[in-house]
Amino acid sequence: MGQKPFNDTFLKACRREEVPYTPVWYMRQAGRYQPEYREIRKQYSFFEINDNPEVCAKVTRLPVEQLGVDAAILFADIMTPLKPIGVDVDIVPGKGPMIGNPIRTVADVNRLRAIAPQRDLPFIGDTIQLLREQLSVPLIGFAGAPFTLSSYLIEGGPSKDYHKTKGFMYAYPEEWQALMDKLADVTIDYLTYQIASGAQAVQVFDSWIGSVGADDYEAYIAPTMEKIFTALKATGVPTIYFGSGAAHLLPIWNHLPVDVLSIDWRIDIQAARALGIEKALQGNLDPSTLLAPWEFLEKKAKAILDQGMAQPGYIFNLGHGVFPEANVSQLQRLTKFIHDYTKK
Ligand code: 1CP
Repeated sequence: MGQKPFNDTFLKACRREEVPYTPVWYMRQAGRYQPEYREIRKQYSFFEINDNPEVCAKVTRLPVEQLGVDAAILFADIMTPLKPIGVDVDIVPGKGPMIGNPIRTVADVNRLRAIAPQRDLPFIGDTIQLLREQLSVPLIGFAGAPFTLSSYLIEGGPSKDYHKTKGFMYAYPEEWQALMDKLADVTIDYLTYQIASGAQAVQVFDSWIGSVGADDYEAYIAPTMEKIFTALKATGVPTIYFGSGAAHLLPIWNHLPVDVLSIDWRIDIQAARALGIEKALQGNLDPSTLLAPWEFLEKKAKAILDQGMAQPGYIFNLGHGVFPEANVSQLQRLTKFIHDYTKK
């Protein structure tokens, strides 16, 4: 721990610099597919892990040590900064985040407070500082994007269609903007605090943004994302924007002041580049392939790497998170393959 030379391959790829091999990490690389995580989870609730720097740092390090990935991602949830702003949120096993007091009216929007991260979330800063002493790979901080956060806040929990969320956006555009502004401030303050504490890159998860059409994204979402990434640019650390099913938004994302775009399997790396994307790209293996025989997985990974490696600024990842049924040995083999295949 800590003695190994620092591996900055991931940070170099974010900056589109030459790298000795393609760096890799996996969204949701810490979690229920790991027997060690499930063991720890028997003792603590999700937020008990999150609030305890020693345990949280241990869970964050687990995939780095087990899989050999080139970056760690802070163990937390996109819901973590919502508790202190007045959201009653619980993480329910097998379901996900459930909100006790969903947003229904403008009064509900108005009652959301701002955060003072140092005061409200001191354990996040403590965990990050601890991890920086322990890790020999970069630490990625993260937050949820306002649309994806508001989908939980308005629906009250996970959703498939986001009707209530988009219904609110169309019916109450001013209230929607007020909600976006509040959540943008939370995201900026929270990520700036993570960076000040030692996070070396940050990813903004907009998991459910693919449900919004391009015109509506321009009108209702893009100004908020522009504000967030403009504020983060001042910190100097690389920023990553992830969305699933969001290929139709790439031409708009290309104009945001963000460094890396994280894409899923619905668009090829080379097709994304053909759209004129000059930013670094991250992705885009379909996580379901983790359940396929190794030969199939290898073929898929090779095809992605051949496209990704064609120019600097590429990070291997899944197109969405690792899921509980995935297995550790398949991910270990995949990580080794990515390193071996791309070594120059
Ligand atoms: O290694 C890591 O990536 C772990 C840290 C992490 C991250 C980056 C967790 C822990 N959650 C997240 C982000 C997150 N949380 C996202 C964005 C990424 C994505 O789309 O997968 C989203 C949408 C959530 C919301 C959430 N929290 C869900 C999804 C629910 C849905 O709508 O389908 C779930 C299941 C959670 C709970 C959660 N968060 C993290 C873990 C390990 C878990 C499982 C909880 C448990 O142990 O009971």
